[in-house]
Amino acid sequence: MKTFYITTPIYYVNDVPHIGHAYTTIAADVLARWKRLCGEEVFFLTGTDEHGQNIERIAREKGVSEQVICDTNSLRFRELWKNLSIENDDFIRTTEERHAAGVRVLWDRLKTAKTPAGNPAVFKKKYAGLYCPRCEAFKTEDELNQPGNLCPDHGLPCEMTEEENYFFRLSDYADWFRGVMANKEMTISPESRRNEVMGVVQQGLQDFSISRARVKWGIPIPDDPEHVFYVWVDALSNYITALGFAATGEKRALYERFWEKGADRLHLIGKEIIRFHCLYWPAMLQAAGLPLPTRVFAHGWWTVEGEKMSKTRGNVVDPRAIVEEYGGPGIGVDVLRYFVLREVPFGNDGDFSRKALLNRYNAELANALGNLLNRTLQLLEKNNEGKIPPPSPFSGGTALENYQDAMERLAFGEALESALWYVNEGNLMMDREAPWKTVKTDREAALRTLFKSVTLLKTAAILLSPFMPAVMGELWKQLGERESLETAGSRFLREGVVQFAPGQTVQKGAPLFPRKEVK
Ligand code: ME8
Repeated sequence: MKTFYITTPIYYVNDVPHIGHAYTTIAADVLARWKRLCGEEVFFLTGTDEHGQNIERIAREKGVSEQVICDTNSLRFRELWKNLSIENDDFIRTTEERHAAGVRVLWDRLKTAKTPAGNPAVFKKKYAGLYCPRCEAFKTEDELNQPGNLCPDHGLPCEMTEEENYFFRLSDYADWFRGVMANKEMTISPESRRNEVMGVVQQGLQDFSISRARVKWGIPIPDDPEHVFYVWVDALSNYITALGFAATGEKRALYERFWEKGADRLHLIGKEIIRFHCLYWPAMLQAAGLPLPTRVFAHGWWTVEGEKMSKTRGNVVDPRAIVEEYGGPGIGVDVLRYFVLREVPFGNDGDFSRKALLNRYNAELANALGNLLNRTLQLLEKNNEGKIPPPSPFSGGTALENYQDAMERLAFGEALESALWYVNEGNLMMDREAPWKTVKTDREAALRTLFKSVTLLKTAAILLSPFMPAVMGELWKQLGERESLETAGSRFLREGVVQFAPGQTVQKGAPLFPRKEVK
């Protein structure tokens, strides 16, 4: 059985979850559901990134412990995912002991590792520079190219700071990395992001710091407890610590199955953290003698009504608000899941606008899909006691192949277009063949049309189910299906044909997507 491991970034708990976080997690969930439907064994991981100076500051401001901040905010993410029909297999928190244990094992390997050039991979160095406590990072003079040494991201003055840190010797990894790209041990998508990473390598790789002495809220470095691990060692390692990297015996089984033994290992991330996932993380894994991820995919960023989303602008989109606007649990969730992956080609930046959402809802979900189901079931109930007519063969075109190919490339928008082909085809056919008229003169012909229509609907339901699991489950019931969508869907993907049970009777229910008024 093929194995597939998919991860999202672990989200910082200094922020509340918004549409951007939901985007990545929904995309990962759609892919996980699709791969399960294809019969693969899937492990889907998400979680929260909980250490660092920002958490210390927030805890101080609020007068509570760091752990309380982490527990409260981590739970917000966990609950949101549950409400958005996310079926992750695990949820890792960097404050968990299983994570700290994994980081220590990784450290044991790193501290004695040699780079491809034969130098120690980890070394200690005194470092002085301008430091932004919000970014928790030193800034180069180029980045602070403005009076007062203000951080371009936070607008706060950076402080001259001197510190002795551990460093990872990334500067020794350029040739090795070019080799990895050449032999495709790991791929970076989309192409534009791959080029961006190659550009960084071309400019010269800088060693990066992996510890902090001023921060207490972190995992102490075993042999040097004055230091804690800095974010990128602490955070990136979640992808293996969650699988039981540090465990022994049976508890290590997931690690062996999903990381060591040839699984497809895909990190789904936003474009701003590509350097860490494509350069830092693979280099650390190589130093530790561990396999690399097989794929990194970086998607684009959402703006909101044309503006950058930010707390200060007050335009942060809360996914729960969208869910409520479109009908609450079930339907509202599915509309959100559908829209974010339909509106913008995955990989590009996009703009979140209420108007675009409303237009797509009405045009594609209410008018196209909802309407086809509605009229097909109505005609069957009126003219055939709701029974699915006898099969009549017809060609399904190339939409299924296009869909499968698009999903493999994470081209969710294209995949949805292929799924909608069945719906549009159905509506065109109904208009053309007008079974409500032909039924008066040629009942057989009318039933053939309706058979084709339910077949198109059933196929569309299967292909749309990773995106809209709740509403497609409802459509499925209205088609009178007895088998689960998952079982029937998997068989359809293996055999390529849609079948109905003898005597199967449709069950028309409430409209799937009630039309919404345009204000
Ligand atoms: O970076 N549009 O966590 P984070 C699209 N803890 N996606 C967005 C987005 C937007 N406007 N805003 C956020 C971190 N995202 C680190 C990661 S991983 C080992 C450590 C999504 O809470 C996108 O996936 O800042 C981005 O990469 C992620 O949230 C950043 O989340």
